[in-house]
Amino acid sequence: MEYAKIDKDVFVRHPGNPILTAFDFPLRIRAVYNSSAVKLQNGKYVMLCRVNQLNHMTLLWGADSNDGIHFKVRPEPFEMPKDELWKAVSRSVYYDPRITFIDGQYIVLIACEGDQGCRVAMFRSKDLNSLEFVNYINVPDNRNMVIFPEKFSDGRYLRLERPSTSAHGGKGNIWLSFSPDLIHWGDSREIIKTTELWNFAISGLGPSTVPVRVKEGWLILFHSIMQNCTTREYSVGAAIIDGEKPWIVKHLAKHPVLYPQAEYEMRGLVEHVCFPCAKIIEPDGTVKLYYGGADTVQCLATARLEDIIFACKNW
Ligand code: BMA
Repeated sequence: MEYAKIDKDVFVRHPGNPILTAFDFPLRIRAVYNSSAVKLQNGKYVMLCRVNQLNHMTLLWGADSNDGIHFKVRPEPFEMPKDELWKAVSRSVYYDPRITFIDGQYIVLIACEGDQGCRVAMFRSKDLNSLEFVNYINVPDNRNMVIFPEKFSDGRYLRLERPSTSAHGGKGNIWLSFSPDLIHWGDSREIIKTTELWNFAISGLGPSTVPVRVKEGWLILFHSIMQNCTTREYSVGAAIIDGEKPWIVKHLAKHPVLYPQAEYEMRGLVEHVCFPCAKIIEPDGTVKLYYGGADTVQCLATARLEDIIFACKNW
C-alpha cells in the first residue's frame, strides 16, 4: 500500500518561542502575530509586526534584531496614511504584511479590511524606518499577496495571491499574476487548487512568504486551511514552481511542513493556527520561518532548505 512514510519534522520550533509577545511592547496590547521579517544588506533584521490593540484594531509596529531571533520593539508604531480612503479601506483591520526587496527598495503589501471588503495596500521604503503609501493594487476580495524578488523574463513583475472565491466551498486557490508597474495586474492564472491537497487545505490556501529561487525553480510556502467541527486549522504547505514558467507546479508536498502542535499554536485568540508571513534563507542553508501562533504570539521555526525541497518532492 502506498502512503507517506514521514519520520521526521522539517521545521524545528525555536526553543525561545514565542519570540515576541504582547508583553514585549511599551504599551498594553492584546497580541503580536503574523509578522514579516527581512534581513537587510547590513546583516541586521527588521520585523514588521502585526499588533492588535486591546480593542483588536491593528497597528503595524517595527522591531529590530542583530540575529533574527531576539527582536527589540521600536518606541512607536508606523505612521499610516491619514486620508479618508485609507480610513474607509482599513476601518476594520490592516494585517499580515509581506515584504519583498526589489529594484533597490522594500515593497510592503498589507491586507486591509473595511468598507470595501479585502484590498491590499502597497507601500515602499528604502530602509523600513518609514513607509510611503503607493496605492491599492486590487479590487476586493483578494489578499495574501507576495511579490517575487525578481522580474519575469519579459520584464514584468510577478505576484502570488489568493482571490477569495468560494469554489469547492473553501476560501480560494493560489493564483499567479503579472504587472508592468506593480500597480496594474493581470494575465492571471490559477496555479494550486485546494482540491489538489485534500484534506489539510480543503478549506482554502494562501501564498504566505516571498518565493525563493532554488535549483529546481521557485520554492513557495503557503498557508492551508482545514475547517472541522470546532476549529479552522491553519498549517504551512510547500511547493516548487517552475523557474521559467512559474504557472507550472513541479512539486507539491501533499502534507504540511508545519502544523499546529505547540501549546502557543493550539491555544490563543484563534486556536490551532500557524500562519507564516516571511522566511529568511541564511547563507548556510538554514531557513528561518516567521509565523503567528494562535493569532496571539510571534513565533520562529527553522529548517534546512534541502529538507523542505525533499518534502516537496517526496511527501
Ligand atoms: C486569516 C487571516 C489571518 C489569521 C487567520 C486565522 O483569515 O485573518 O490573519 O491568522 O485567518 O485567524
